[in-house]
Amino acid sequence: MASSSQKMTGACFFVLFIFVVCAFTATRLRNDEISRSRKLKTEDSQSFNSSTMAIRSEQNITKRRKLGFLSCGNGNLIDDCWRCDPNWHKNRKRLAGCGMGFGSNAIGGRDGRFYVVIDPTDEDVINPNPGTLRHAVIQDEPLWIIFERDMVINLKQELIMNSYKTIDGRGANVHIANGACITIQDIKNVIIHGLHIHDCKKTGNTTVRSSPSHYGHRNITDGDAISIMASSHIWIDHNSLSHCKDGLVDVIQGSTSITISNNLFTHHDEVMLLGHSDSYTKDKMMQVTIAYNHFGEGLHQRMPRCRHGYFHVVNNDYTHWEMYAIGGSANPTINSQGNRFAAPNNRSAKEVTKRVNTEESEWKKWNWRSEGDMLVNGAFFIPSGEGASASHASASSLLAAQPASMVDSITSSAGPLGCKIGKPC
Ligand SMILES: *[C@@H]1O[C@H](CO)[C@@H](O)[C@H](O)[C@H]1NC(C)=O
Ligand SMILES: *[C@@H]1O[C@H](CO)[C@@H](O)[C@H](O)[C@H]1NC(C)=O
Ligand SMILES: *[C@@H]1O[C@H](CO)[C@@H](O)[C@H](O)[C@H]1NC(C)=O
Ligand SMILES: *[C@@H]1O[C@H](CO)[C@@H](O)[C@H](O)[C@H]1NC(C)=O
Ligand SMILES: CC(=O)N[C@H]1CO[C@H](CO)[C@@H](O)[C@@H]1O
Repeated sequence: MASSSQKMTGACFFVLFIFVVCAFTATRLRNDEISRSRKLKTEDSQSFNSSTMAIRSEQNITKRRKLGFLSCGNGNLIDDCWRCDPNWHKNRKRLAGCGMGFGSNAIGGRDGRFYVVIDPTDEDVINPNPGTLRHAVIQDEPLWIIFERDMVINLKQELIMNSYKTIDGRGANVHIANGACITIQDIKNVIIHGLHIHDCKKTGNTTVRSSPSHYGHRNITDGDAISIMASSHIWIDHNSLSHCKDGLVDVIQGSTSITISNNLFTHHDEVMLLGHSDSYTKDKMMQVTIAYNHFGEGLHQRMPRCRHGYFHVVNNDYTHWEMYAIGGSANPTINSQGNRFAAPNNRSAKEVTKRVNTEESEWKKWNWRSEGDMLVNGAFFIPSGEGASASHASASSLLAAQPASMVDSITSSAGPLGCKIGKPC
């Protein structure tokens, strides 16, 4: 007959045994999970080309969603390239390899040193003080420009940039506001990331420096947030743009190889002009990718308004327009893929597209295509130019459209990101 103390010892051993088995199983399970996640990482880092990209990344997302602890990819192929890195602030220049679309070769200041902006003032536009944004952007050497702290920069005159510059607002809350804004003219290789640009005004009719060796007279500006003229390899990513005197982004005078991605556009009438004028035929070579942007509250028209060139409009979220979303004149080629277009309630403004001042007999020949777009609240896209596939090839940048059902998650962090040091952005 077993004593009660022997029974208790037996029970204790039994409990201990169960505990050990549980702990062992738990460790095995965790190791399984880790090796699964390693495998996933290896698969993710395999190089993939544009034709397989969309399918692959969709598969990856499904997997990532299941492995909750790994999830930071949301189907945004540009962000997925760098945003999961908690050490983004030590690897800032990695961003330069993450561009996609026609502007994917914009390296900005990748090959230069860092320049830290410490002074938000703009006292002297001919001899700018070292430590100011103006002093940084006019230099001849490549520079990766970052900000010491949060700041509001009220520019007295347009900020005339020089080639090979990145303006990287990550880690600070940087506003360029209530004054002049950004001019990209006759240069190449610029990346602008993570700025709030708003309430831009007309300035000018004065002398402004554009490089260490040159300053000259500048006429009255239009009051655009970002004005791109005769420039190439430009990438505008994750900015918020609103409420300016003229356009939010204008691309004119033979500019090309441009990507405008992940931006948040709000409160503005004429949002984006791509192409100088109907008679400016140098814009026939223009290629612009408009991807992953959120066209939000308070917008009226021109998202974008195109002329002559080739425009790839991919996976954008259009939640507000008063008049129309995509328009143009002078035979532009428009390739609209995987966007979500939500029409306003106004019954006369349901059409996504607008051909400006052109007879139907003429615009019937223009190549405007909608593929996989999601049309909400009665929105409709009028395509034209069926069958002219050669021109569509020129309007297909290497950014494979994802299903429009993913636009919500892809654009959920459009605009500047709240990046904190030591954490993924
Ligand atoms: C992309 O990859 C697929 C599958 O690996 C291959 O069949 C195809 O030829 C590749 N396309 C290009 C343009 O490299
Ligand atoms: C430019 O400034 C000059 C003098 O500073 C003035 O006479 C001229 O009217 C101005 N031009 C415009 C277009 O405002
Ligand atoms: C300067 O701007 C004014 C006002 O926008 C315009 O009337 C004038 O033609 C411009 N001058 C030059 C030289 O471009
Ligand atoms: C509806 O849209 C049409 C066409 O853009 C415009 O003329 C009209 O003013 C709009 N109506 C309202 C109530 O906004
Ligand atoms: C390449 C790859 O990893 N494919 C997988 C992605 O996830 C889906 C859904 O779980 C699988 O069906 C694929 O085989």
